[in-house]
Amino acid sequence: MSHIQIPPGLTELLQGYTVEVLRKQPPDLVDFAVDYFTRLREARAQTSSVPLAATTTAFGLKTPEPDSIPVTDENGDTESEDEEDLEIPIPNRFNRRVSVCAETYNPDDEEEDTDPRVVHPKTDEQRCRLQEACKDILLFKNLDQEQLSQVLDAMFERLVKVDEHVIDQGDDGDNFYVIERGTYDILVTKDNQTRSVGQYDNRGSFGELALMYNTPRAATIVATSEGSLWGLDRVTFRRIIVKNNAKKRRMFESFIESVPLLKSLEVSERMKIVDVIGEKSYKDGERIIAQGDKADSFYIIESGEVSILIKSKTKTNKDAGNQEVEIARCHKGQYFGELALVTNKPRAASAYAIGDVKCLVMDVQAFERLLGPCMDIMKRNISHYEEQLVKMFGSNMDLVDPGE
Ligand code: 1OR
Ligand code: 1OR
Repeated sequence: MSHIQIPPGLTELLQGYTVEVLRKQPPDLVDFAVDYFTRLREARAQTSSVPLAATTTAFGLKTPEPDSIPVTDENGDTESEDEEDLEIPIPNRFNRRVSVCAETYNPDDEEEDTDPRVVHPKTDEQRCRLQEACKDILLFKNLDQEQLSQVLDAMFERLVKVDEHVIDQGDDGDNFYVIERGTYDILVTKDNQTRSVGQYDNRGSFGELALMYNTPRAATIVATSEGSLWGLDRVTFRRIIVKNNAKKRRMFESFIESVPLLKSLEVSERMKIVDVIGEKSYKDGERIIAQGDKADSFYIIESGEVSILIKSKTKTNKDAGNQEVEIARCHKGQYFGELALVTNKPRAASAYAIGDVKCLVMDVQAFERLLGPCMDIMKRNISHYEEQLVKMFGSNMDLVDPGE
């Protein structure tokens, strides 16, 4: 059988072209190809004299990682629509460890970012699954469309087996992970003792801390089932998410300082909350929390009003069924959704937006990690819930079990 050798660089070259076609959806593929490859040659001529087929980085474009995809255009202008970007995909290798500390990054730097972009080509089916997995990721909530699309382009799929360590405490940070499916244990070793401090159950994300603060991994993450994750490399994470955090700090700093619950925290502790918080908007009447649901987030009202309703049956009229009764109203600066996280039970009540509402949302892991100092205040308020209920409705009321 004859053996046909694939010239080095060919696969990447064609992949790059294909990705651009999928991104730009040009009307004429041949015209687009002429344009694309002409620009590619010009870019190479400007930046390097290395032959095109020699290596995947032959264009002389700066690459932060050997397995990333460089992008440039003639002006280093990534915004312009008619000045097409050139993207040259390079197959990724999962699990790659990179050394921390190589790059310094000032998130407040407003200078135009000319860094090459990372793109991992995906099938339509993968892209759909990725979008679904990322739709509730809090760290992505304040990104604009272009930033989000760069993040999604850069993400790559990683399948994991039972007992696989996705992250080991103490390691350098390489990737941030979004969970598509699977369950994972969070283990923390302290004074030679390892204990489980939480779980992820088919949703959420982890691995942001080492990348945000240039610290060793703070916990070990072990898969307790087979699973699938979407990884985001540290360079893209820092370029987009960390930079966006500087903006978030400016946007939310004064509001967070005004939240009574958080008054006892140090400024640096409040800023860490801003770093991991996501802003969510709700329309009038929209349900924010459903009684009986499993809980994984905590809410602070940034604007608008939230009504807390509870399902009830009166003792005299059991047939009234699951009628919802309003038990509280929460306003700007107040919080809700703490009860289920503190008691580890399903949501005790439902929460609805009254008018347009914006909330700052934190996941349960950040809640436990960052709000320890506020726990006494929350527990004190929880102890008033029962009293208030009796005052409001007397003893003529049974609460429907949240599970019902
Ligand atoms: P990382 O980059 O440090 C480990 O890698 C990840 O575990 C970490 O980012 C978080 O995303 C995630 N303390 C520290 N990290 C945690 C915790 C956690 N939970 C999840 N991660 N605590 C547990 C809170 C439920 C506090 C333990 C004392
Ligand atoms: P969650 O996580 O259980 C529903 O989700 C949230 O409604 C709950 O946390 C509290 O933040 C909020 N009882 C129970 N939940 C209440 C109550 C409440 N008020 C606010 N929430 N009350 C007594 C009824 C048992 C308060 C009466 C004023």
